[in-house]
Amino acid sequence: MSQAPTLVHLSDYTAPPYLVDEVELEFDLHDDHALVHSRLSVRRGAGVAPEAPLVLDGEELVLEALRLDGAAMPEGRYRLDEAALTIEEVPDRFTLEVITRIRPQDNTRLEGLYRSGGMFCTQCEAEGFRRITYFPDRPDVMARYTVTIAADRDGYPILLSNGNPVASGDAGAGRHWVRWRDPFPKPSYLFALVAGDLHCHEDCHTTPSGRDIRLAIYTEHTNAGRTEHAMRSLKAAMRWDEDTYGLECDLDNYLVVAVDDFNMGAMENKGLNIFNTQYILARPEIATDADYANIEAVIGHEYFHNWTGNRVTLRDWFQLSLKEGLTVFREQQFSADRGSPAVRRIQEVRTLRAAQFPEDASPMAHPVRPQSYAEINNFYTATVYMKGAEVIGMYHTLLGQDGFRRGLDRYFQRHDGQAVTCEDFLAAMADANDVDLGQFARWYHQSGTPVVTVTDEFDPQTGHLTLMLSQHTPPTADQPEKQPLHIPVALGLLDTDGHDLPVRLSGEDERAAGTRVLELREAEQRFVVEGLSQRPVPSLLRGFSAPVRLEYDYSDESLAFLFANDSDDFNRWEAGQRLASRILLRWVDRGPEDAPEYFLEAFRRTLTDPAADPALVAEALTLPAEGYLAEQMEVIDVAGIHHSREHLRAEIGRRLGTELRKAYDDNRVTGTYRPDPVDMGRRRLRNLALDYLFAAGDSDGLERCLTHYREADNMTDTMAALTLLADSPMPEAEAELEAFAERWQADPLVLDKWFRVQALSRREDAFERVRALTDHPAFDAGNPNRVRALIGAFCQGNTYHFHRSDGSGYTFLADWVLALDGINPQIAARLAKTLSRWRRYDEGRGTAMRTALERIDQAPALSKDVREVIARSLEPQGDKQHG
Ligand code: B3K
Ligand code: ZN
Repeated sequence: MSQAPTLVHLSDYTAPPYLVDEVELEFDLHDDHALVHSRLSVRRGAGVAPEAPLVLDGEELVLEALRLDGAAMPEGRYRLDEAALTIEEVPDRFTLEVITRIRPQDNTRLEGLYRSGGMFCTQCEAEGFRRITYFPDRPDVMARYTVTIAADRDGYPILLSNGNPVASGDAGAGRHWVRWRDPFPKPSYLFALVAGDLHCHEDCHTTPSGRDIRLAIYTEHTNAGRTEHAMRSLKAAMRWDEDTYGLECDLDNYLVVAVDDFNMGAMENKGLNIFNTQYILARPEIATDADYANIEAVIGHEYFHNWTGNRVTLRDWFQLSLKEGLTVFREQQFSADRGSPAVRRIQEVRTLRAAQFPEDASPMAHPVRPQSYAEINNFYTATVYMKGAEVIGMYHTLLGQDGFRRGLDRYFQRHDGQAVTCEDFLAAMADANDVDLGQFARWYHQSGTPVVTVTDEFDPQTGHLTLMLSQHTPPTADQPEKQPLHIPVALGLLDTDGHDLPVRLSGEDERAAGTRVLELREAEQRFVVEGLSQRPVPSLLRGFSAPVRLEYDYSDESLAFLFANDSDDFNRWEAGQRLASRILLRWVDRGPEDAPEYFLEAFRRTLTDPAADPALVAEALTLPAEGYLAEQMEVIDVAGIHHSREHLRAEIGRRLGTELRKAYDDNRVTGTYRPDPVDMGRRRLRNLALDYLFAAGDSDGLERCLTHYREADNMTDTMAALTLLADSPMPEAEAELEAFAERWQADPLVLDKWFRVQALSRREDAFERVRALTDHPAFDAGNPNRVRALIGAFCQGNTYHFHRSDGSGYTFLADWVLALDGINPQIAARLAKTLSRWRRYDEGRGTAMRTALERIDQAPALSKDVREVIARSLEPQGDKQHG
């Protein structure tokens, strides 16, 4: 076994002994190296002992010079190891000059300064700055930066950093330089630099206080003309934050650069966001509706970070959700306001269940605020982001939009310009609203998905409905003991006509019909609703008011009733999902049967409801994902789930053919492509109808699919058909796939889609094709998007084929984790997490997965990233110490 990685603990936090007020950086960029000259104004923190050594983080740097207050430091006065530069004795205040030499062209980890295509760019969050120069690389050291960049003028006409350009000039020998000054103190993780030959799309935004902000989106020249949607989204996000939270952009220049090689979606560097091209570039012929929506959301997300993350930043990395959960929540509010709130909510919950619930049930389980980590990059997780956003959403549910706004105002009044903690946020919310959120704080400390169980009793004599709510959080890998949480449970009661009743608790005055929020705080708690003349049907956890599993013994009839009538769109959808899950899980047990009539009838009614919103119909008629079904099983039966779901899909296609064909015809969208909620909803429903018709398995399905493909005039329709063609072994389908690759060979993002549909294919030979595609000339293990499109999509998205019973999927994954670890540890570690769930499968698969983990573990040199994932995955469960 390889050595267990060293952990960093939240409880060990201490304030930084030395602070940096000013940073002057000079970058001398060359094709085969870069020289970084840094000048730091350093002072000892108040109350820190004078003998405290100065420790600067630094990795893979060549130190070329070191001067303290202008004097070169003799060798004996400092120590260098592979992670730090230590100077034992320093004055109270001093200037430290450091020159480091780095090799951006060899940086395949994509952390620090690296090359992507023809440009230089940076990624410093979380700990990338230490790969550029020696520095106290932690978020609670905030400094003002002045950055000078020099490079070849022809190769790199555009030189960018944070803040404002303040000077520029000729550097001789065909080189030039530009100097940038960022007026806002910031942590090193928000530093950014870009150099390249870039196209610039410019615009302007005027804030309510009358300031003009220059907006610019930079891309490679080949992508000119593909940034309109991103720019529109940026302006919409700026307006939204002004209108909703009274927050204005504080910069004169807001710059966005799109790069091909990027580990994540995007990065909120102060005034200079760097984006994965995937979240910038769009034209109807290259981007799908989902791409358009994601671009808007990610542009919004990074922009919103300017306040939640940048102006108020993190004390330490354990607080990551303080900025991420909050910013995801703000992004979700923005997206809901721009489109259909119910559709967005359904999609959020679907993602939460697909990614976060499984994480809680795995050895990687951790609270929204983790207690310890070996590699912080492993904690940019669904829990920190999505569950973190749900926690913020619960403040919002408990306090209302006005109360939430008051709390956020208080947070900014108190903490603008500071590096703070989740407690500070909670305190601002509580104080501004004069409420006690002491118990609510447990959401930050406690991992695991709570189960809320509801039972009820109706007394026709008194007209009282007694609801018994209980909560229980099963133990997780990291925490055996759990305590009751403060859980908002939004509740509605429906009468027999399907109308909402007033939910009036004992001792309360009359109230209007509709949803109300019950606050569950105890392990068991009773609520009595009065004034009912008949037994109502409860609609529980409306809008998914808390990230929990809800258990209530619904009859099939009640679910069908809610599916038809609930005024809460989310819960209508949820009732349909429960119905379908029930049938599918029964089939997994006993083998597929004919689909029950009541179920098909409910589907038929939804499909033919003339008043329904096509987007919501499409959501309602989408079957629960294989992963979601898997989560509901004690031991995951991969094949049983797949076959049952495929069986139901085909049944729907066969039995509802007439209605599906009509929906297909009625929802054709004509005219210019518009990524608005109405057209997107229609395309979604039409493409779903196509999916079912294709699944029916007759020749009409394939014909229709080919016609759809050939007639498509936008990427949404194209991909809907191509996804199905990729499932088909018919020669016509194969020919179209080949032609697609030919046509789009120069467009990396479109080619990613081509890799992805094949990785997700239902074809029996899907795995063999994926293996062959790893040898395709366009496959590039150095490009994270490409790796995710092929290897990630197959191992994480094609559950059925990946979990082949012979275990070859696991061998494939382990091989790739090992290969990628030498290139890009972050990407390798993400992939390795797939194996961490080995205990959830049957013995044969579980053992094969563990063997794959052990093989990775035995590799001679593993990154900290992968080592942590493997160590946690193999750690025995149930007997751990917690700190
Ligand atoms: N803050 C970045 C994530 C950086 C990832 C570092 N491994 C993106 C975001 O959440 O906005
Ligand atoms: Zn973020």
